[in-house]
Amino acid sequence: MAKMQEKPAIWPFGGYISAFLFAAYLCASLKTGCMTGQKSVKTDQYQGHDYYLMDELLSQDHLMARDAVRDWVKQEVSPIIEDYSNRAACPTHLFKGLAEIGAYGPSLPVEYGGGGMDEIAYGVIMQELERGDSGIRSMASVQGSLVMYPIFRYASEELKKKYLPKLGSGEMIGCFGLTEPDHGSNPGGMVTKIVDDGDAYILNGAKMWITNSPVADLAVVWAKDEEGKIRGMIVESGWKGFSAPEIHGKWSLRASITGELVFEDVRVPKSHVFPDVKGLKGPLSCLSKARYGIAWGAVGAALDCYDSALRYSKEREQFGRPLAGFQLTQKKLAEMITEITKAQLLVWRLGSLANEGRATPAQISMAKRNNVFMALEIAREARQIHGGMGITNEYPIMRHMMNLETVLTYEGTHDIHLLITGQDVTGLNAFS
Ligand code: TGC
Ligand code: FAD
Repeated sequence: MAKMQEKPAIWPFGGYISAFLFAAYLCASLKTGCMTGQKSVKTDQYQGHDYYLMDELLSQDHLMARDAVRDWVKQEVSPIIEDYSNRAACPTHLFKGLAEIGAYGPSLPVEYGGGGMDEIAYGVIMQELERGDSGIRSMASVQGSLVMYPIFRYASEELKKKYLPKLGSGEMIGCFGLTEPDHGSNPGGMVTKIVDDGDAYILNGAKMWITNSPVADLAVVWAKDEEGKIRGMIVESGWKGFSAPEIHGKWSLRASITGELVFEDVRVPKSHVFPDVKGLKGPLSCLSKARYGIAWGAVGAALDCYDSALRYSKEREQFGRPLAGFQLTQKKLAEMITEITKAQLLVWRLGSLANEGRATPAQISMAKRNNVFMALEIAREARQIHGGMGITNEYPIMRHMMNLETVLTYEGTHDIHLLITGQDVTGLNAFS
């Protein structure tokens, strides 16, 4: 089994630097921001839930990062997210804020625009962001894991220096183009291609379902060369022949912007094509990084649904007593916290393996599949506990539930991840 990646660079003081930045950010926003009552908004009453005392397994750096992002989400995301989702609008102003809290590439080296923290810090940050909304976590995971990570890992030093600091600071936004209209689960069948033309390649083709593409300054694009080998490249959105029309009509991930990528004779300088990686393992290595973050993120969405259901069931009375006092409600709540706790243990162990460079793609697939499905089931149960109120945007449940339908599908569908586990344990490929 292939390893997730080489041992990540952990910068000795990176975590403290990031924690300091978080604290400075929070002080500033408390003075100037939404706490001053500029806008009437619902209070986000979320509290974390830690049934198995998992916090004892986290370092001070992890806890500071987690708490700072939680506070940021309460101040910047919760007050606006229902409105943006309702309007199917992307809160693009948050791209900069996400950079300020260190959400882009938390485990990439500081000198390359990352946070210099470890993989568990990356995980807890994704968890807190997705607790707010899966689309906000998407904004961060595409930028960090699918754009900065491949540039960090595969691009020339010159291009790393050119793009990574701007991506890390949110000055530039990136997207990741792998999926095509006719090649989703099977990206190896892609038809987007590059043809040699002297000092450049000519890129033609189309990508579909690309998070952030309509607002992106650049795309990391995967296309086949004349030998049929998959190559990765950085393509700037301003180049002639590049367009990125928005996809409308999504009932899921409505606060995240999604589009196509269309390439019509785009001239890509040869220096922009990653020199040393050929084949599907290039894009799949980036997906491992992003799927890992989603496995953590889904726990956040589940926690938010559980938290809301627990509170609602204690407050809402029927037949003269709180819903929480009925055995059937308790069964739902008890099963929810059991599944959340199992998922928390899974990602914590996965994070420990990732810190040692030992997390395999198949282990990551298992965690992504289990935790996203778990979160979706919890959203459904939480919706029932909220009764009719559960379908409104007074509560976050339906938004999470609709979002999780996408999360179940992107970065490899629920069934594709099952087949990856099946292949890993049997040694037999059941894909094709
Ligand atoms: P297969 O023969 O299995 O593998 C080809 C080569 O890749 C290697 N490999 C990996 N390397 C690194 N990381 C991984 N996770 C890897 N998985 C496989 C493998 O060892 C092999 O290497 P080599 O040296 O032998 O060439 O390839 P296959 O064609 O049979 O396909 C396997 C399959 C179906 C599992 C794969 O294609 C797959 O994962 N399909 C799902 C596609 C997918 O996940 N697309 C996601 C698009 S991006 C996205 O959704 C972003 S959402 C963003 C947001 O958060 O908003
Ligand atoms: P298909 O591949 O057509 O699958 C349809 C169904 O068939 C699924 O249930 C699948 O599990 C099943 N199936 C397929 N093959 C098999 C098999 N061999 N055996 C059994 N069942 C099978 N992609 C990017 O490249 N970049 C992005 O930024 C990005 N963002 C996205 C954002 C959103 C909102 C969405 C919805 C998608 C995004 N994607 C992105 C694309 C995403 O990765 C694909 O949708 C996903 O990989 C599935 O591909 P598909 O939709 O073509 O479904």
